[in-house]
Amino acid sequence: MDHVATKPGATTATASDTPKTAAAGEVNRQPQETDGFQLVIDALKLNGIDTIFTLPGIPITDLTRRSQAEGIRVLAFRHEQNAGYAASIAGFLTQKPGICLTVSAPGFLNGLNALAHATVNCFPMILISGSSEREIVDLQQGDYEEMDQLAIAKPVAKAAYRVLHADDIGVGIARAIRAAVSGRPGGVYLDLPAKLFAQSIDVEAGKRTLIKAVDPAPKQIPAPDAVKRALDLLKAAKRPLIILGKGAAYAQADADIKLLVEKSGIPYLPMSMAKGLLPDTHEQCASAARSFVLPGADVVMLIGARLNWLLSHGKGKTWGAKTAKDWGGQKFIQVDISPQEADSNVRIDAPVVGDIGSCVSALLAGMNATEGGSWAKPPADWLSAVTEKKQGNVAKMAETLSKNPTPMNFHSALNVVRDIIKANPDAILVNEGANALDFTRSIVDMYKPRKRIDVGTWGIMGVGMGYCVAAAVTTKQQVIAVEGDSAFGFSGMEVETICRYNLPVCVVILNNNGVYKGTDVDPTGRDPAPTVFVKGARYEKLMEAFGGVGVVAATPSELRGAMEEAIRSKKPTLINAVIDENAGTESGRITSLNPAAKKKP
Ligand code: ADP
Ligand code: TPW
Repeated sequence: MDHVATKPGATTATASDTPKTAAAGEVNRQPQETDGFQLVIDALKLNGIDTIFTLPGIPITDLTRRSQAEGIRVLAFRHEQNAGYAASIAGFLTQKPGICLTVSAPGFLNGLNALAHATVNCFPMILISGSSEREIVDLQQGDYEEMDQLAIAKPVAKAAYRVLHADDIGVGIARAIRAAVSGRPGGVYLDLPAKLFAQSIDVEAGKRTLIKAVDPAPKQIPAPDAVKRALDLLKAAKRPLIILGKGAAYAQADADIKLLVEKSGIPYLPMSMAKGLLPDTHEQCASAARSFVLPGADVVMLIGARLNWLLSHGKGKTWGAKTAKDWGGQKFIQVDISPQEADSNVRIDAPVVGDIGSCVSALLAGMNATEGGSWAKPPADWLSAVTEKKQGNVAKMAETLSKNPTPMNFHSALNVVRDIIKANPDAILVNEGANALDFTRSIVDMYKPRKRIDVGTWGIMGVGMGYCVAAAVTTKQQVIAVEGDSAFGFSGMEVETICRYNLPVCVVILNNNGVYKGTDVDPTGRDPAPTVFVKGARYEKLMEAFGGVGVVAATPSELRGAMEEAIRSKKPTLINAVIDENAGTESGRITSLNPAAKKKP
């Protein structure tokens, strides 16, 4: 096929171009042409992509304009990293790949962090970046924003592709979508050189090249013997435990997961982003007895959760072993779509490989077939021990939450957030920081699936405002972000984006004047300590600068009033919740990973 690369200055047909009106009696023989820009838009729309997260510039500015003109929601950010995080979480929330569109080299690199984040967290996302001329890039002749982007993206992407010819755009987009959502989801890079956009081809020929991906995330049915092996292990358990991870939340198999947990009668622990899959107030929820159930359990069923650092690699003292290297003796069942995940850290006795929806329904069917459907609940002594531990810890927490210290601290502020989420269970909670993260996770109960989105597998700072935009746009729900003051700074400029699109986002900054806390000093007396910020910073003014509502809240009642008003008005709101600068610990709950802090008494 002929590829007509447009020469500088040559005009290219666009979708809006109509054939020139033929003069009377004259036959219009001019073939209708389409171009690379249009084919990208057509291919995305054909595959149900309705939103693009972007920051325009050469060579993608027209792609953003024309996508918007064609009805795609185009959300433009102030920094590509935030657009990328937005795309990644849109993928998690919708099961469709979130699209982040950037310019070449620097824009691409700004988006790359989010691409890696998507891959690490198993979120489907496609980073589409414009790139410079291949011939010049490959000879390293110094093109505008020259960079071999494909090579750089590969190590952090689940897959990476480049399209050189307009008639391959359909294949390129279909491959990118399949790679992002099939199997274990992840981040995909799609390289679109500038020249591609201007290539023109015949409209009809162009149409024939487009592909609508059929069943891009096919079901993966687990093997019956794997299901039986898992159920046999579970049935014999004396102290079973279920751990739900964000893969379970992603899978949108909510009703069956609830059925499985309830029919089994087994205590369960939700990982951070799996909170709310069943309400955190559920009687089987063992979150408040975490440090009891992990070492105590004899059989653990992981559903969409990896035994990575967040679960202490399935071994060591957390799991009741004598040393950090030792195995606690638990047997593991792991339900996961990735056949390579099992045995990554400790032995998995019963891997169940398949998509969570299919696996959970197969497990349920197996339980129903067992003993005439009367699946025996776990031994009563285990259940009562878990309940006792849990009740003790819940009572202790209630006592702490009932205090009203001056100045406000994490607990008294988060007690308010806890009530607000209880009253607004459909709201999406975005959460980042160290203490701001750990305390929110343990204090604020979630009631519905996929309502809590946070720093994820890397414990990354900077997802906050990008997540807020994506959550508000894709779910149309109220968004509440609980942010450490350091965490907020990574994406703070996107409050302009929140105001520009007038999104119902209420940002609460738990402001303790620094990273972790605001009390460090430079021993030489020269500079502020590296962890310390300007004291008494007025973050709320940033929101006011763009027309949103800014509030300072120094007490729980001020915080409550401001949050209630934000939810009532749906206006972009930033609440600067001033808390004790002594509040918090270094690194929050992961002090053990911090060698310097560990040495401190
Ligand atoms: P958490 O951080 O909540 O513990 P992880 O991100 O470690 O969760 O684990 C998520 C797991 O879920 C990954 O191993 C991934 O392969 C798996 N997963 C994601 N989506 C699905 C799905 N639809 N079906 C089965 N497993 C899935
Ligand atoms: C991209 C390291 C982990 S937590 C944190 C940093 C800088 C900020 C903690 O302070 P904050 O919260 O937000 O004020 P709080 O409640 O404890 O006061 N860069 C990236 N990611 C990470 N995780 C870091 C740095 C870090």
